[in-house]
Amino acid sequence: AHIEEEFQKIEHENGWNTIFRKLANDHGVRTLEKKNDIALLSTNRGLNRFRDVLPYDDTRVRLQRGSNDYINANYVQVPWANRSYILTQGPLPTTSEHFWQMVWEQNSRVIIMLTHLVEKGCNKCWLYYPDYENESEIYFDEIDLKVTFVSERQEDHYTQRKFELTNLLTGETRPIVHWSDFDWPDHGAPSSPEPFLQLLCDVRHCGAFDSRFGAPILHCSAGIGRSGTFVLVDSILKMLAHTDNPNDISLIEVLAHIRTQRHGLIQTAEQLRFSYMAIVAGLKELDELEQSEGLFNESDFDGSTESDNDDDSKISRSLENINYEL
Ligand code: PTR
Ligand code: PTR
Repeated sequence: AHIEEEFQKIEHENGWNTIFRKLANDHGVRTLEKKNDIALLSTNRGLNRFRDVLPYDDTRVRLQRGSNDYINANYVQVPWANRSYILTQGPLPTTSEHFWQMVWEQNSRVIIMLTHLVEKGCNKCWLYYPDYENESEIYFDEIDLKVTFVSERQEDHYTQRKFELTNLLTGETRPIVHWSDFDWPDHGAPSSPEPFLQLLCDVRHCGAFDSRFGAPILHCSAGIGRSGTFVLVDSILKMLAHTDNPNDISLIEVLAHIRTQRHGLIQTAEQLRFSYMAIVAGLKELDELEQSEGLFNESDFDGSTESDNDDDSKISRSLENINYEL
């Protein structure tokens, strides 16, 4: 495929830095007119994890309830792949509540966390979910939501947790699937494409892109480098699976397009190189990746779903087990 040839050529010429810089220069033109005034309002400045990573006004996600609609999050859409995502910063202690409010209001069912809480001694993200070690449920009284830990599955390269998100006003409960603990330093790349493709496969399999629900929520620390890489790889692989003219697909064009929706997607030449590598590797298992794509399991989790129990080699636990242990 031409993407593989392109990869080999850039690799051979050692051209990653040049291409990455060119992308920032040439395509930066498209974002010159973009504004992020709302993020800079005095009431909102403190709600940003980084003062240099702000959401564009026109694509920002607005909170619906309460007096301030601001959260550092954008819709990112790739129409050619028929994909929508929500990208956001790793929640802060002061914005965890806004984060869950967004999950509820956007009707999202999956959260993909591509950062650790702490990396090299630095805080990258607040513990905004009940990980069971610390808490089994978290109440957000201001917004009348409760998040409850349901179960956890430890895979080789990541953890998958299930939560229940409850609207305390109506009693309505929604299942939420959450991925975390994937090794990927900020501004860097995963060690190889394979673990990443396993994660992607699992995310697709769980129905992250089921159109009956809101867009999946992706975050890392700033919500641009690692999350942007994920979006590019997923959407290009999706496009490649559905086109008769793969040569017409330009990775750089798609990247330039998504960069008009959230600032700085893909932060380094290394992440751009990794995107190519993951797409080239993903092309070899394109059918598998396509077939893995499933519907979201709507039924409430009871902590003992089949997929959790059918493999004894996986560490799996549920609230029932926990109560039993106590
Ligand atoms: N921890 C963030 C930071 O300092 O980067 C939070 C923050 C961001 C706090 C912006 C205040 C901010 O506003 P100002 O730029 O006015 O200090
Ligand atoms: N000012 C920060 C920096 O450049 O280090 C902002 C930042 C932090 C940007 C992390 C991107 C980061 O990576 P990611 O989006 O993958 O969390």
